[in-house]
Amino acid sequence: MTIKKFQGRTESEASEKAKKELGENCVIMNVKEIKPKGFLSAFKSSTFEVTAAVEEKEKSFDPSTAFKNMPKAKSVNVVANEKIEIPSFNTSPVKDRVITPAEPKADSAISMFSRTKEKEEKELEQKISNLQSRIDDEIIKKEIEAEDKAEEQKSSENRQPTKLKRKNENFEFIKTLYEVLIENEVDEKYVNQIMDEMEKVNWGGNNVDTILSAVYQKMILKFGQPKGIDISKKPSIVFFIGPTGVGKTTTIAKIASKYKIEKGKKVAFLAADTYRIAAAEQLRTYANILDSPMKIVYSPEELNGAIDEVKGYDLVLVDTAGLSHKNETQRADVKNLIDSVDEKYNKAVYLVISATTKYKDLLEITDTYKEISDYNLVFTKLDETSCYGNLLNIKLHTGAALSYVTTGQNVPDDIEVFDTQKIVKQLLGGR
Ligand SMILES: Nc1nc2c(ncn2[C@@H]2O[C@H](COP(=O)(O)OP(=O)(O)OP(=O)(O)O)[C@@H](O)[C@H]2O)c(=O)[nH]1
Ligand SMILES: [Mg+2]
Repeated sequence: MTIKKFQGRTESEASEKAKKELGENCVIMNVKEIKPKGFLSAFKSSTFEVTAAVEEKEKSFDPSTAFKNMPKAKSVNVVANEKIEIPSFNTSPVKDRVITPAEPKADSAISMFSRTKEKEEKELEQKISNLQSRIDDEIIKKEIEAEDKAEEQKSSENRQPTKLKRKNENFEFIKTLYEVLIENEVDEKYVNQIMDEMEKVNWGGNNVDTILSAVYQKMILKFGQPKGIDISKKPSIVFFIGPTGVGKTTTIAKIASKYKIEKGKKVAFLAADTYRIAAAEQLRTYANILDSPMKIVYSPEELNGAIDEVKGYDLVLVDTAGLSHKNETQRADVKNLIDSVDEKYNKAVYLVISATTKYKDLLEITDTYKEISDYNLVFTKLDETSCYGNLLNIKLHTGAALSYVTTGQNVPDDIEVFDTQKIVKQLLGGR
């Protein structure tokens, strides 16, 4: 009996091969599907191995075919547990013999050859298997790495929307701050300045509270340190200048009351407003109430003499005529008056302006008064407006220090030292 294996892409192809070689009468003994192994196996399809057998018939000897059909040693296909077909070397007309490894006696050299081959095959198989498992390990490692990488990327993509979300929230918040400041009539150029500085605070990465406190601090810094009246060196001569009707005389009365009644200081009044009799009378009324001296100064030349009369006082408050900043003569008079103060005296000038005055006018007014003297700023009538933007605008425009704000007609209550934090909170929409 001859038993041989035939391979084909399909079962029938393998069977066809068997029939072609062994004849139509061959018997298909076994069909084995050989699944591809290893790397890229997923992309390969199975092959089929058919084991076919045929009964030998007596053949007449044909030397030519005997040698022709003899396989070369190298091409002997040896599988350990399979029968081996050995072609005959004899020239005598004997049939090919079939032996199995279970018949070692039949041909011991061949049997040894078979065992050696078997060993080599096993070693080779082992090597292939080792190699395969190393390749598999490598593939698995690569796959795990790729999965890790994908996971990492996914989680960073997941984090991205949070960052983006926060950035959007912060952007909305900054936008709201911007709108609130504009609503409070802070000059757009200063609002933009603040927002520009905010970008350096990394508003994309911080939360809303951090941003708010950064804006708050920036605005506090912009307002600077308030500067009240300094009476450390007496007498302190303090001029109140400003447009008509803004509240100069009333503010003087409020300050005088604070120093005299609350702080127990000696306060005197000088009236330099000689344009109107009523103006001097108004100041005298307050002086009488406070039981403080009050003198009228009719010219700059009289000023130092008048101061000299009250030189023992802590504070000498000088009321001036309200003037139109467009009136050059009046401006010159005020300037002469202020400049005439003897250098030995401690002198300060406070420009009184109303928070209700239009921004554009305030710019002109404050510019004009700069020509007269350096000054500190008093804002009056905060009770008559809800927009405090001009306080910041004028502070930044003039660079002058803020000092007091007044909030009503009541003397002496409606006055406060400028409270920067309170004003900034109000500018940021707080109440
Ligand atoms: N609502 C409000 N009214 C104020 C405030 N301060 C002053 N006034 C009022 O403003 C008006 C003018 O005040 P004055 O103190 O006479 O103003 P002035 O700057 O001295 O005026 P002239 O001397 O005429 O230039 C008065 O009716 C005051 O009661 C304030 O803070 N709020
Ligand atoms: Mg007045």
